[in-house]
Amino acid sequence: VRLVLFVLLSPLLACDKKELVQPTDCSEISKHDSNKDSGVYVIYPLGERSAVQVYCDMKAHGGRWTVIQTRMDGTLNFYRNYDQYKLGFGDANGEYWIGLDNIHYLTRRQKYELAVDLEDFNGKKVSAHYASFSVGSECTGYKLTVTGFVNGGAGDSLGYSNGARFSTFDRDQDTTSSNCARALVGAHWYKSCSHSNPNGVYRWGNDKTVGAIGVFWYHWNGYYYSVKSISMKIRPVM
Ligand SMILES: [Ca+2]
Repeated sequence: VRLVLFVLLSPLLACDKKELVQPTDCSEISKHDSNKDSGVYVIYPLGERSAVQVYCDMKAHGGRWTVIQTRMDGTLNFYRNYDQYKLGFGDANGEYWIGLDNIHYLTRRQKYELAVDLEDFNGKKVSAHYASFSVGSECTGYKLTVTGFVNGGAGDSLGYSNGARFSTFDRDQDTTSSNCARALVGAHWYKSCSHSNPNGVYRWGNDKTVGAIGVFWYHWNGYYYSVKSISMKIRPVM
């Protein structure tokens, strides 16, 4: 009888154990084992069926960061439609966007902070920090809340977007009569339009020939300088 009971119970016990090791974000992975290296991990922003591969930055600014967006070499096209930005695209080993739904699931439950790490083509690195970062549901237009700027040398080029809804070329939710996503060839929390363009066209440094369409961070290098790399990362505020 004892053996039968064990056989019946063991799948349940196995499931219980499995649930415990499904981390919501990189911070939980780090909490479980603080010696984890930076790299690609699977997280579950919305329970067991929501597995998503992400890059965890366990080093910069104290680690525990879940990377939600990153550009580094221009190998991936970021001029994509609304559904792609909603669901995410790319590869956690390289350039990717984690998806607006995932960002919303992560940031709705607890308070998150944001760091934006930037590098130019001379190897100079700066950052911008925001003590509070959250993105609303699709019903709100994925409304951005980003406050509590702390300068890491980059300047505040995202603060202007506080309160903005997210726009893609096929879903204009900005505050102008024109289409910022088309004008800046990107997808972002545009108002009229933006001081930064993380999802713009990957270009190589300073280039004024076609206007402000690059991956720019205005308060660091102006509208016409497209950075070498950008990485937007979030973690829960402890
Ligand atoms: Ca518009």
